[in-house]
Amino acid sequence: AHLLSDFPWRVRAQTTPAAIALRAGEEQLSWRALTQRLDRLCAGFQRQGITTGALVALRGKNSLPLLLAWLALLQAGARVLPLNPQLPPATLLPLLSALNPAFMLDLAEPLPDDVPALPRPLPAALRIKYAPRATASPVIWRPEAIASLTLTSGSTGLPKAAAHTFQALLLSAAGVNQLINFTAAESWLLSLPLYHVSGQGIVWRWLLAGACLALPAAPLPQALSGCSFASLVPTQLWRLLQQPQRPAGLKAVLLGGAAIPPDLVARAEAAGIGCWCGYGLTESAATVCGRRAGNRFGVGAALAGREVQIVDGEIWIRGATLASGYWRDGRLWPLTNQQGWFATGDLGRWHQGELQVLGRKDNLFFSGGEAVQPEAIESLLMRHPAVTQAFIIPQADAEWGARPVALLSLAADGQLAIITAWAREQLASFQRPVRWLLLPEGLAQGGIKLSRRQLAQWLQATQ
Ligand code: 4YB
Repeated sequence: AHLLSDFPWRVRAQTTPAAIALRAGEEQLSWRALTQRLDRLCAGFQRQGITTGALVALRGKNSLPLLLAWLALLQAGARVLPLNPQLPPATLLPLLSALNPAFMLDLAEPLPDDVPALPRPLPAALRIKYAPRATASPVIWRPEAIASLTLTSGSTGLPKAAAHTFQALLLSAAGVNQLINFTAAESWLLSLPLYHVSGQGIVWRWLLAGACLALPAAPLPQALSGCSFASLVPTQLWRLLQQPQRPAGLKAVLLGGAAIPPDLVARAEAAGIGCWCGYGLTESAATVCGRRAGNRFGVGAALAGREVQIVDGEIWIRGATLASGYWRDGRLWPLTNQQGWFATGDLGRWHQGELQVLGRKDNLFFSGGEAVQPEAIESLLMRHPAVTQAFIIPQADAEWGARPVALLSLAADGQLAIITAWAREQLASFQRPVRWLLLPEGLAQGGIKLSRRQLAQWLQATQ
């Protein structure tokens, strides 16, 4: 059974035409107005040659034009490949060669033009052009079609492009909406980038519920006011809690993307912000497990439509929200193993009916023969009230093979010496960091997730 019989905005333009669909600063769009805009924009894309199945790269930061272009491209039958505008040419160019989009709509700063080895053939440049009125080209809703290709944040090699159907994206949204009771009466802040599953998850939940989507017109703390829901990575919540004021109207935040420290949740709850914990990945179209946060370390059980099992300590998932495959060289490549499951690369265990995520398999390293799981040390460090971010990075060592180094972000009153003394007592000798460093500002702020590879490179450069 399909969740919808047409593109979600077209359904809403019929059922609740006057309800507010979107808010972006001063601008508000009803479902009727949104649908009219999308019809004209879709026609504009069709005139530029977009047909069913066309692969279109969409490069830019979150904005109203980017969101409208995305939806209109879907309506025109295109498959959308959103690109982080910060991807360096050394990653972007081989990606474009492997994925070979026919078109590119670039809403970001242009790439430097001295970049060598541009892919051939270049994707044709697409532009935002509204046709005077919707054309007669029929719009066909095909829930089994691939809607988007989303890049994974793989730790090695080129990112992979997970291909999701409309149906998978909507089923993913349905499980979350059911969990947190997200309905047409609510609004969700687009608080994470659309080139990441966490941002896309917001869009599909909004569309499925027929709720209101708010595009931030101000820094996060102000933007949250007047929204009832938001998705945040833990560092965003830390920053929010450092503000003197609580956002008015905010009912709940969905947390995810990294280990969620129970102390962070407790502080947010004490400040009146309801917290939900989620665990998910690009391949699963965001949230797989979730629960109302409590004072414990766990991400709940599988949501409707997902299954989770643990095999040799690794989290395996399956279900209708999984990507149909990875897109590369003009075809889909399977992402499931011979047993039909997707092996996530995350280590986990069950505890009282809840999944606990213990870290990534490939982050494990050995120090003097002892296995060191960086995330285990990090979650201990995060228990100190002054620590707002913690990373354990292996540093090559002639005698031990590798030894842990700690990179921390601290609250304003945090003192490194106090924290190191506190932590030493609680860690086994092989877990004790041999160096303690503050995360440089430039790195600490970047993107939604810090790359361990980048941190390791920075660390090496500081030796
Ligand atoms: C975790 C983790 C956890 C992911 N504990 N490690 O809508 C949402 O679900 C959402 C809400 C707020 C913020 C983020 C999200 C996401 O979608 C996150 C999805 C994501 O991060 N995808 S990813 O492909 O970029 O990374 C996946 C990896 O992130 C996982 O394989 C885990 O290693 C890690 N992760 N949630 C511990 N609760």
